[in-house]
Amino acid sequence: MTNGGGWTIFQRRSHKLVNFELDRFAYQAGFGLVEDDYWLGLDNINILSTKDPNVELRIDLWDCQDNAFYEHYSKFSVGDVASDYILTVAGPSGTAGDAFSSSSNDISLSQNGRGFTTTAVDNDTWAFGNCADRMKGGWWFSGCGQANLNGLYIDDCHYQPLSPNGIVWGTLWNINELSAYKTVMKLRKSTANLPTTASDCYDVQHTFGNTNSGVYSIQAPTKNSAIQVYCDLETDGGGWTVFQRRFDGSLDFTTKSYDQYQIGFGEPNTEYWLGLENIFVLSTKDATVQLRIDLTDCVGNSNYETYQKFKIDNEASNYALHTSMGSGTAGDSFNVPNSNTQFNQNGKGFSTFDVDHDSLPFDNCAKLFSGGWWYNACGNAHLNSRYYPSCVYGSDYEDGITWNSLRTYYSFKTVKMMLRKVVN
Ligand SMILES: [Ca+2]
Ligand SMILES: [Ca+2]
Repeated sequence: MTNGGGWTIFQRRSHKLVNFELDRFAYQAGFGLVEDDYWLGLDNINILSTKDPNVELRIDLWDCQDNAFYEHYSKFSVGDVASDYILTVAGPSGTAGDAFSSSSNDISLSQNGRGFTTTAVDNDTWAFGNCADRMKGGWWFSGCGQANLNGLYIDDCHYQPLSPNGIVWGTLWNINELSAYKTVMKLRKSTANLPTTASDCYDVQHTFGNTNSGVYSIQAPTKNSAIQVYCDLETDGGGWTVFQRRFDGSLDFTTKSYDQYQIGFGEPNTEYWLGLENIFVLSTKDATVQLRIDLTDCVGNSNYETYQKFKIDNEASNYALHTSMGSGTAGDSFNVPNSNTQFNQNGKGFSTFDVDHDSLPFDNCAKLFSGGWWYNACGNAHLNSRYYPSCVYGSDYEDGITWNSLRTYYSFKTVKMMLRKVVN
């Protein structure tokens, strides 16, 4: 089972007995044997790659020394016959490289966005001939590009000094030298919903029209790629980017270092912490960002607190927490009356067991209460502490999921922290 399973294989090459140098009709309808080398057919690939909102592609490649490589695309579709079965891929990652794109700056060589070319049906961009004739197999040729996994099968993977008409993937191997020993192309419904260029879950909902809570891809706040986040698109109008989520204790928050709290840990479809760097960008890229915290107890009561303004500082300022006064049913455990300023966490930097930014002399609140947080000395809230399934502390300290304005000496069963930009 590869990477979670659920894949539908639509192309396989492993020997030369199944001929791939075939016409458009064959490529449309499919050929070969499903348990052997085969091509599923463009009409089937079109349906399978478009019936769900988002489908991913994985290409596995082996060389003649049995070295394995792969490339994964977070988005893949093949259009219908009217579009000439146009190829769309996005979000490449892996060890083989993205050979659908161009190796040079010449965009005309990119195969992404090209129709399918076969012998006698020329949808390529090569003005002087047909790439399917030149490269010996139907494919989404440009002019002609550097990928063709439907080319001639070459037993020893080495070309004679001829044109590149083998099974080529130009980001991995020189297309004039090496042909693949084995290939598999497969697709599946994405475990994330839509890969988007959304900057946050508000955009996932309002720009891209999604209405169901779940895992979505957004533009990573801190780098030029996509990340997956859990979007709550239902609570109080939706649009919430969840940056902390705990509900079964499957993820340990207590042993994570400052570095780990910076970059994040866990998985958005289960328990996770999105990371201080991401939270910093998401909470500061817009003029006004709200925070909402949801808590449930062990008998199923739910409470929440909303902050109309929320942001955290950057690394140089220790990711200090800033909120307005809270409102809701859980009470405001960040902001406390003046008489208890040592408990006030608003304005405090983030501390972990290995980095102490708290106001407690001679000791570290993150050690005492087991988890990274915006401690003062130490305070009424810490939602990243130990998980107690029965909600009862097993320690003299309140080292569980603590929100004292709602209930003291109690570790909450579930907690969710999420933010949302305010759009006027
Ligand atoms: Ca042509
Ligand atoms: Ca301290």
